[in-house]
Amino acid sequence: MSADNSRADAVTFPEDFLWGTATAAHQIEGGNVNNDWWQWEHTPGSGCADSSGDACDSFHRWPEDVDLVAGLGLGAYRFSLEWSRIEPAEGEFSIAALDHYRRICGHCLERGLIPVVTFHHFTTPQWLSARGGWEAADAPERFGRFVARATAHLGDQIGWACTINEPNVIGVMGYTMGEFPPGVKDDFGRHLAVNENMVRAHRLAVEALRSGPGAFPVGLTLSMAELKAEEGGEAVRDVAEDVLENTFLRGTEGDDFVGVQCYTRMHFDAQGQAPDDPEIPQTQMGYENWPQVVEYTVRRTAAFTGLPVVVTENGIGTDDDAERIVYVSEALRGVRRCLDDGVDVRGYFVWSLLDNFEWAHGYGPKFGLFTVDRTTFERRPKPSALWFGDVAKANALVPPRG
Ligand code: GCO
Repeated sequence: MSADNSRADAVTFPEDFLWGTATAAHQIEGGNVNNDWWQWEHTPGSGCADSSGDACDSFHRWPEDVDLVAGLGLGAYRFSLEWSRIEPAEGEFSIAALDHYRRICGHCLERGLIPVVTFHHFTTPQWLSARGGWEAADAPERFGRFVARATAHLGDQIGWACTINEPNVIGVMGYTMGEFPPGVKDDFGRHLAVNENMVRAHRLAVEALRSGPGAFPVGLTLSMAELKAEEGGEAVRDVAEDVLENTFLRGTEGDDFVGVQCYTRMHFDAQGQAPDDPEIPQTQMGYENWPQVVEYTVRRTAAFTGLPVVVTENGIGTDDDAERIVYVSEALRGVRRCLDDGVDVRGYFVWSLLDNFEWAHGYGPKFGLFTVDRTTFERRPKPSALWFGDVAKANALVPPRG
């Protein structure tokens, strides 16, 4: 299937629509050795395919990364702060690390990019994970204090603030699936307790962000999917939706936006999660190639919360870059249909700027608009990067070049 964006029904977007791309500290910086993921990657039996190692060496090459985003003609760059760099030991804050992220914000602003700053993207400092991580009773307060300290240093440079990236994934992957640290399997009670702490942490972070310098929209970014009930699976699907998503959507009350991060569709029957549809191709992540999820989750989130929505992550793990263009084109057509029906969608961010460390999957899945040579760290644009930049500059779906 090719991306036929030359079709007559020109798909255009609102004047101030935010076009961006996203990354995360641990997935691109390299040398993040003081957090729970570094330990997890080096834990025998964790199932991690790779160590994050040097990642994309973005801790040093971040000016080049920001210039790549600006060079495409995008309007925003979403990146995350590494808590374990900023607070390497409990209560000990690094000015040098805070200055590092302040320089990134400043360079974004110099290049005409809105810095979209995520304060927690899956990784937690070892000093906290050593005493229970997100199960620790004071974890929300510790996170709130970190956010307050970082906001004091960065607030005047922040464009949008995302408190916690996919707080729902921390609980399900770390305490039910066992594929993320701390690797607990099927402990629903601990999973629910972590969910509660994550919601409280988000609320404290919102308070901290609004109490500091700067004035910018604040919200969380939630991993969402189209959860489909097969015959007899309705009740199971409803429970899954409530535990995985609605718990957190309820926690966004009073926020300025909700970041929707979505990739695929999941099926449920009376026994639990059901197999994917064999008719639908799978991506490198082993789930359905389902761009329709964007329209589904944007509509659901807007209706549930009444808040503006930003698609803060969407994309596809594939070596077939033409497929990436098709996927993003279909996703954007869904955003346009939402806008046509008056849904308040403010922007769309491709995950990701760079091929990077895909957590337990390692460096296999390729989500980037740019390839990264794992030895020289050279970045090279894929056709999808040039195309997405053309879409942003035209503020409309345009055909791929060539
Ligand atoms: C997530 C994270 C990203 C992933 C991306 C692709 O949603 O898991 O926000 O870190 O890399 O979603 O899976």
